[in-house]
Amino acid sequence: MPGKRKTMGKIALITGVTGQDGAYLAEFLLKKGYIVHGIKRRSSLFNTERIDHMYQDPHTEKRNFILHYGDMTDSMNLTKIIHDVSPDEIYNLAAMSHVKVSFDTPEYTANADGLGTLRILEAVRLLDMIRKTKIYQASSSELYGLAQEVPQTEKTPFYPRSPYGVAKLYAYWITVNYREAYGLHASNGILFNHESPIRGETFVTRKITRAMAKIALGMQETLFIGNLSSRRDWGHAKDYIKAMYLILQQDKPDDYVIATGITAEVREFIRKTFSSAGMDLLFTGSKENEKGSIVNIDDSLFIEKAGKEYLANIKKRILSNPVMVRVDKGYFRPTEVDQLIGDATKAREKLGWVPEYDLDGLINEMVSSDLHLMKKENHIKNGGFKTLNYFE
Ligand code: NDP
Ligand code: GDR
Repeated sequence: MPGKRKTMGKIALITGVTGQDGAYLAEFLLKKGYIVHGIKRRSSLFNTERIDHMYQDPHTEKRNFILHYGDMTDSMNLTKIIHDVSPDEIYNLAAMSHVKVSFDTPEYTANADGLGTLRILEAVRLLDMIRKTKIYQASSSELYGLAQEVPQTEKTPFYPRSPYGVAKLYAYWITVNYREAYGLHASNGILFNHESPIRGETFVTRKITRAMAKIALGMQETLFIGNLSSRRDWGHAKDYIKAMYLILQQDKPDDYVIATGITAEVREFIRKTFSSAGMDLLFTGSKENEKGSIVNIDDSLFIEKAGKEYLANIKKRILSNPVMVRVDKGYFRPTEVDQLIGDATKAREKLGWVPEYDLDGLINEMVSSDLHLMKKENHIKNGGFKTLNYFE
């Protein structure tokens, strides 16, 4: 891995810098001595919570973290930013990234996720920056969809199952085409699901860890969930952004699967989340009548994780109603991706990439973080102040 001296002063442009991966990647590249430019969308409320700790006032001299307003649907805006910034590396992470929502907004998803990638590639070509600028494209395991092979490798045929997956399929191939047609250093990272304490609240893992924290503290009754049987290969975003960086440090552009090689059911993720705070869940029933009930509490683990003051309340709650998890068909998808598991042998051999987190480590970190967050919310509410309510 190149040291700080080699990367000092390099310029990176990150689209989607306000997202989960963008925030971790910006922090990582700043530590390596990069000057990091990020594109953020205009919104009617602040949308920079994940990167606020890195913010530098525009009046500061010699900034190394600079934000630009932009949008993946606006070619002229993207071209101007790329022209002005003249980046050595572009990490194209911006996307409408929610698979279920892509069924509601298919055209917008195609525009932002599919054509958005073309806009970046074409800007680099038209600006005559092909020899200067390397491009990372955030491709996804959703390309495999109805998986044609287990586990999935760089050679597994694609079969996307959502407007999101289909838009990302275009983005994947247009990246390959610009590499082959114009010699652009453009690479795809085919990343499997990766999560963290700053994962968007409506993705299944964060929805689960937040709900468990609220249930433990008596702030929520039930976790309503969709398909419990789908399986995902979940890793930690902090490990995955390192792979993005490594991909762009290679002499030759190429495409890589980034995954842990271990798959688990949504049901298992829920069970592990509750048990990491001392609550044992048992699932009974089937399909939309399946339920998860607490059958045992490990008092000392619960006290260690949630706090002594919450134990009596959760015990009382279990006596009256132990069911904490119920299925809501509204979260089912018109076409589902049932099972994903990646084989990252190529990344391990060529990039030297190995993940540091396993599933238990990931869940523990997310659980601790969400319990901390919800306790803070509770204290603010108990102090008589209003907190923001976020609903899906
Ligand atoms: P997030 O949803 O957390 O972040 C997406 C980012 O894109 C946000 O900064 C968002 O801005 C921005 N964005 C959305 N639409 C536009 C637009 N039209 N113009 C400009 N910016 C836009 O995603 P992740 O960080 O989890 O993922 C990063 C990328 O990797 C995405 O492309 C995703 O599809 C892909 N991916 C993610 C995986 C994962 O498991 N996390 C796995 C494989 C691929 P705002 O904050 O304003 O919403
Ligand atoms: P995914 O992530 O679709 O894999 O896309 P998500 O966490 O949304 O779903 C994973 C699986 O869980 C099932 N599920 C639910 N999902 C959500 N969101 N909410 C629920 O209540 C629920 N109940 C069950 C889903 O049906 C699915 O099978 C993520 C995104 O980050 C993409 O941008 C990225 O490309 C892929 O991962 C790899």
